[in-house]
Amino acid sequence: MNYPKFPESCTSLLCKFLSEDIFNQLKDKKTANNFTLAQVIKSGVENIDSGIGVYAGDKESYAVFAPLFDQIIAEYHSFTQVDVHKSNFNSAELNAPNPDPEGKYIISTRIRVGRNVADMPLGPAISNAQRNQVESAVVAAVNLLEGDLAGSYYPLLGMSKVIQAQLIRDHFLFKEGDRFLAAVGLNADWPAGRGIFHNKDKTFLVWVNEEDQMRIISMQMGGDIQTTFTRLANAVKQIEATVPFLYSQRLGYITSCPTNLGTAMRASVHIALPNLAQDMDRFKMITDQYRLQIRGLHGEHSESKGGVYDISNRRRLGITEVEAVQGMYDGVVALISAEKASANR
Ligand code: ADP
Ligand code: DAR
Repeated sequence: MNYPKFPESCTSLLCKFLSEDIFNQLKDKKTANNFTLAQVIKSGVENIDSGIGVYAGDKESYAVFAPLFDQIIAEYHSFTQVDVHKSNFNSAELNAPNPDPEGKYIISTRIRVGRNVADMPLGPAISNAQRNQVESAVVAAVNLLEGDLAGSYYPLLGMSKVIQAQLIRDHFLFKEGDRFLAAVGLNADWPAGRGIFHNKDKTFLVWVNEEDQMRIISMQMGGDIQTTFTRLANAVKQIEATVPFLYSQRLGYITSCPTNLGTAMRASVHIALPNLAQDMDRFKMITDQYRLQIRGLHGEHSESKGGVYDISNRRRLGITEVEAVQGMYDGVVALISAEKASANR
């Protein structure tokens, strides 16, 4: 493999940090799962419009290719090589009374974590047989859930296209054919081993074998962030009692994309900010101040519509689960205040 020639237009963290020296230092290395530098960078080489551009094939990737990953992790999470991740999923420590009890702004709340199974490769390096083992292990765990978490598992294999499309349209199911994931093999053998578990009300869901082996999701209409977080905390604790999660003392929960390391948590609201949206400089000043990410109505790589945005925490590593949700909450309170002020101008 030769050193990739990135165009001037490339703004990914891969382009920024893969120097020729680091390339030559890492190009012949591989992990115990035979995951190579070529695989780590493949998505970003093939998708020049990537934001990040790299994926790990296993926990060991973060050590073997540390000269590249550590720079990307430091830039994205403000997390240095001497920092150590700490977890705190105690929802009682969250201070988040509903910031929009009249439902004028917040349409819905969703908090998700990514998780992968201990002692398994990550999605980019997993075999079809191992992926099916993961599916079986996760389904066995979620089938033990009781009360408001109890539900059913729906494999993608054999799912009607009409039902699949409706679940995606309604924000419950992952999309298909993501080119960034496809480039690194995360869509291999699709749809085998993939599926979704959800309870009757679709307020608790688990994606199986998409970008990570689990995306454990709590979501509901409105702005009751506290209830959404508490439901997720309870569910994660119960699932982890059956399926051990891939974890690192330094990097927290291990995920295929370095942006999801640590808590692997994205806490988001769909929120209507039509007036503030007329002043995007002010909008982005607030999201930058609270380290929030703006996504579109159908999540990553989608557009907002009608002044409605997906607002979530950007950092996931080097902060606890409580801090991630509190940070999102505090930012949403500031955005609602700015929306009210914009409406009165
Ligand atoms: P992830 O959040 O798992 O990283 P995406 O950004 O692609 O992945 O979002 C996945 C799905 O979740 C999308 O359909 C998106 O619209 C939906 N979603 C995200 N946040 C919310 C929310 N607060 N309310 C309703 N749906 C949401
Ligand atoms: N699309 C890839 C990954 C960015 C972070 N989002 C994840 N992991 N879903 C990119 O490099 O833009």
